[in-house]
Amino acid sequence: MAETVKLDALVVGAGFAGLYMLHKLREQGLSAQVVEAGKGVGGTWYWNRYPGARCDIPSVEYSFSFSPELERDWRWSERYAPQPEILAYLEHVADRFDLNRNIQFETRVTAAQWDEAATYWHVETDRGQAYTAHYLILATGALSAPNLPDLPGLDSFTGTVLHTAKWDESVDLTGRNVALFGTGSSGIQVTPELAKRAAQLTVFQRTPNFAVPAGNHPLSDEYLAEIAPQLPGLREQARQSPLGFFATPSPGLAKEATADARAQRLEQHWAAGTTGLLLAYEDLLFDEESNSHAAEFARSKIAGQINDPETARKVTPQGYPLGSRRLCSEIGFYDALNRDNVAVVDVREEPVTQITGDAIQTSDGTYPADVIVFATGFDAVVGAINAIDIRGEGGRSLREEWADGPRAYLGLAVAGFPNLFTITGPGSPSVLSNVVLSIEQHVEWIAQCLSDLDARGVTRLEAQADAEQEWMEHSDAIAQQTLFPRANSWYHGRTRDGRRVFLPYLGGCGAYRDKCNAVAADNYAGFDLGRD
Ligand code: FAD
Ligand code: N01
Repeated sequence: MAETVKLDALVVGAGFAGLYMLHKLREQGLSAQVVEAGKGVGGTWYWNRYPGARCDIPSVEYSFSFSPELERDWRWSERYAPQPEILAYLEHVADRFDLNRNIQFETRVTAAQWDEAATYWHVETDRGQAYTAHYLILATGALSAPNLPDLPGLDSFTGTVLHTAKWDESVDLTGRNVALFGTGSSGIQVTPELAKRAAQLTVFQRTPNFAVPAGNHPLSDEYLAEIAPQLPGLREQARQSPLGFFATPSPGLAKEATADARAQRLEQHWAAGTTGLLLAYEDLLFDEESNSHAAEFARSKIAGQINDPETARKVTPQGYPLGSRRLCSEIGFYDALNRDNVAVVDVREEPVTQITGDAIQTSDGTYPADVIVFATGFDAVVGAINAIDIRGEGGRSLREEWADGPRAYLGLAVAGFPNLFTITGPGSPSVLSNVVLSIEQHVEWIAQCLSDLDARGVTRLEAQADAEQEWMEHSDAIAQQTLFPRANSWYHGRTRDGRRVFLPYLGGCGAYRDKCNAVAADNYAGFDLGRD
């Protein structure tokens, strides 16, 4: 058994969040270590290697802002960089800031127990390596615990099973019969690539999503030279904005515009990618009538791209507001559905009854399959945290407590679990923002917090249960003022008694940042601080 390593801070995960957290901790002179399940850095961009994977927030925004030199030296090739380029960027960040020497790869954190007497976390891994750390920081990712559906007979399938978030690049799909499950952002990105390679692609769809044209294009030297001096100002504007984007909502209410003016405005915003259409008016995520105009516009655009009326009917979303489920970004998805080798099966009309050795049987037919691709998403926000057996004060289990509803004060800390931080946890803007911007804000707040505690001789910090509950109620009240609760989506978690809990904070990145800063300035109001 390896000797227990003693640290000031242990960080779990080496994606955007874990890398920057490690850098900040080391800068502050703390002994810190990252533990990462993957063989390399990158997190999302290490695991999601499916063809077609790319970001849908422009890369000049979806990247670190903390180092002007890094920003100056890295050149993004396209408006939305593909996965290999984002992975190369994060590998570059790790090399540039010499981070790899403090990352333990291919190691999964399995358990963590708080030792009240010693004021440290005792952390266990699947490699037998154990750590004690004064602070435990979960940079485990909001979208890193993949969902595999429990389909009847899946165990008897003799072909290859892939998940978009655990992609195996060695599998050759050329000339194979491929069955794809899921038409969220991942399914929509991978479909055209599968269609090009497969003999036959059958897309098993449950809920149709709205997808807008990505509007991707190469970035010219002229554009990059022009935007470089503007970046600090644009980044600051994004920090104070609702969603953390450079673009902000166009003024006006959709329902008050004339039909002609509205059609013209929506047309202009249609091809502007996922950060475009929802910003066409300021009330699209709040007002049902306004939203219905934009949704109808999007439906007609979608149907207009598909030749077969029956396929168009199946993939045209109905019954929930535009944007209340993650708006998807597409490059060739609807075109791919027009190909002769692609078919769509709506599993709500035609459920899967059995998977056999080499086929998918539904209530209406049999579809041969050599490869099943699951683009079935994630146990979002809480899945990777719940996978660790975390025991706080008096042995209380975080997983057990979150089964009654995930909760965290400011999305950053949990009552009963001292000296533990969650980056992009429940109750923070996280997945409903430019996530890199939100990660930077969390990392910088945590780093400042640890420095302040040290300066004040504080060794123990714990969220107060009242403050936490008030925050979650506030977060929920804001969500209820929007159209998000009108849809079933992964933005909602479920309690053990089936109640829905809206997970991200919708009060806006700027307002959220101000609140976190005010808490810190008020001697960490809402936290109990303890000294040895
Ligand atoms: P991750 O990148 O998920 O990293 C977490 C790491 O923790 C993983 O490497 C995982 O292996 C590790 N880990 C987890 N549990 C353990 C454990 N117990 N032990 C050891 N290691 C563990 N967001 C946007 O804002 N814009 C986009 O355009 C965008 N595109 C996306 C595209 C895809 C395909 C996906 C899946 C997500 C996308 N996201 C996007 C969200 C994306 O997850 C975040 O932007 C960001 O990359 C998250 O970084 P992170 O460091 O918080 O988590
Ligand atoms: O996952 P999802 P994702 N049979 O949960 C379906 C980010 N991201 O990986 O909606 C058939 O959205 C499920 O159906 P339903 C982004 O934040 C960004 O695609 O539950 N289908 C749904 O269609 C995104 O939102 C990009 O009815 C089944 C799909 O699987 C988040 O990651 C790219 C099923 C899952 O969709 C997650 O996206 C990729 C079953 N049994 C990801 N079970 C960019 O473009 C589930 N489904 C930047």
